[in-house]
Amino acid sequence: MFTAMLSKSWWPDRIRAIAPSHITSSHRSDFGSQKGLASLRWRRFIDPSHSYTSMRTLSHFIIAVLITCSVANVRAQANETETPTKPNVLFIFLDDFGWRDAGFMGSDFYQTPNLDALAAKGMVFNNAYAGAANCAPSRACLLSGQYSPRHEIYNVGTTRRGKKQHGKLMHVPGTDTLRKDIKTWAHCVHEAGYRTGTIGKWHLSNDPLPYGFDFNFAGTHSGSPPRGYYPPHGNIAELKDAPKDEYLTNRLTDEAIGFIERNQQQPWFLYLTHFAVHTPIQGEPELVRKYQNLPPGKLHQHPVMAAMIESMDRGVGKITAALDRLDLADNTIIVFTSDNGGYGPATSMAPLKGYKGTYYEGGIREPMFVVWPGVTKPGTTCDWPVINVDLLPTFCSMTGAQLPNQAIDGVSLTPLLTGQASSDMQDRSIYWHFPAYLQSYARTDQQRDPLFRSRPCTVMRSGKWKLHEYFEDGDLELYDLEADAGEQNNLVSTQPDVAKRLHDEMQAWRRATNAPVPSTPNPNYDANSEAAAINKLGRNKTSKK
Ligand SMILES: [Ca+2]
Repeated sequence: MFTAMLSKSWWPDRIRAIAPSHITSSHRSDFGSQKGLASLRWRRFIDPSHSYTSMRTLSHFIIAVLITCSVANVRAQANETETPTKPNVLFIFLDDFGWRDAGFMGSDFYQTPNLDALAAKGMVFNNAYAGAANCAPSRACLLSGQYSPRHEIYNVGTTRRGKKQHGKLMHVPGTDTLRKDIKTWAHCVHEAGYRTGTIGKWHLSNDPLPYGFDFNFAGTHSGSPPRGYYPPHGNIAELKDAPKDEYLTNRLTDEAIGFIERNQQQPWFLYLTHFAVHTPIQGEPELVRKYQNLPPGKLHQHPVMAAMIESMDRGVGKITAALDRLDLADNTIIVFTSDNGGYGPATSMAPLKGYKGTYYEGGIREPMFVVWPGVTKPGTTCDWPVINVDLLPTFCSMTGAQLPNQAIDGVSLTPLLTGQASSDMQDRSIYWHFPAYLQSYARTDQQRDPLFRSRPCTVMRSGKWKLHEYFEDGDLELYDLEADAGEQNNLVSTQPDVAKRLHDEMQAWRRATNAPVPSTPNPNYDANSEAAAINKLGRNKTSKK
């Protein structure tokens, strides 16, 4: 896997020129073993004979890596006489917020001045990914630091999605509850002395408290506000007495400020996991009216989605104002991202193809930034592919917490954020495994076939390459994301060597993670019914557009 990345053209010229030339295939035997991988990474840095021809080459490499990611370490050498203060962490996590859905990501209609101002204070990741294309599996990856075959949450719910006559295979149901033997970053951070809180959507069990949180507000197994963004809020105990005109996003903002105020004298970690901007698409009336009276953008036009986003963004502004008022801003790390791509009928990720539920880029690539005062240089960007399983080791690193004694698929982003080079992120491939079905939301031009957003598949990204494998027919799709971010030109037939190399890697990864590949025929499958349904939608499912 290392040679795969190191010799290829996506490397900027300056890096490619000095990239290690003799990483041997023997290193591949380390693949699949976390201990082996960690050991290999360490050897490559401390022992030039292993990976680099000289220390001079190593230092050039590090310099080039620094330039690539526009990173600079602005923190002076730590003053050893200073009492170290644990930084607070505010993790703002949105639901179904798409890759272009903020001003700093190029929206031409949604207004997010507070997010934009924060993004400018930190590092924006241009190739950040969710762990899955829909809610529960992505969140399970996020909390556990593990890919889906390890926690076995593959979909929202465990029942078949879409018409049972329209899929060739039995899906792998997996589970809908995060196993309690899996440690989350909340466990780790809590053990490191932090007060931990979750406010908003949880979705991984009935109660988040056994998963490392001291405080829960409104987190249940439900994946959306049961009756919408205004009361009544079903069985959410904390919201039983919500005033009838209280907009849920605003209430979660106020609860977040309350948590910060109550815990300001100790280190805290707040997981602010908004229901916004998940369906139902429902905004505050005066904000909806505002956007109805504005000219629509070319990319985005939906006034209610715009209103939902503005409510969230105003909340971000209130929280950052509270951090300033409490004199906590300089000691609070802010991490922002979302769980999967935007809801196709209401927003667009263009030029990316796909939306929530598809494994094209629009379904999994996310806006993401990190503000780490005094550590991460403001106004920086990083193009390296990162994925939400990286946040468990990152949060442990930020807070001084111990890593849990379990398989960890992510790597810490702290070296990128502090400006200390690490080649981990280029060297590795990242993966998604979805052995299930997701029915269409009727954006047939944005998905592989008209009936499903996704059929059973594994997908990987390695440098500039992205490989999809769909299990019903064994179809492969290979894209060069550097030249074709919209995944329009399948290169399987013109780049067979690349496709084979990546497919070999993908199979090795599935073996290493015990990923189940569906193979049992679906006894309810009816090819005629499927063809008729596709015909009715006027498209051919084999179209690879
Ligand atoms: Ca979601």
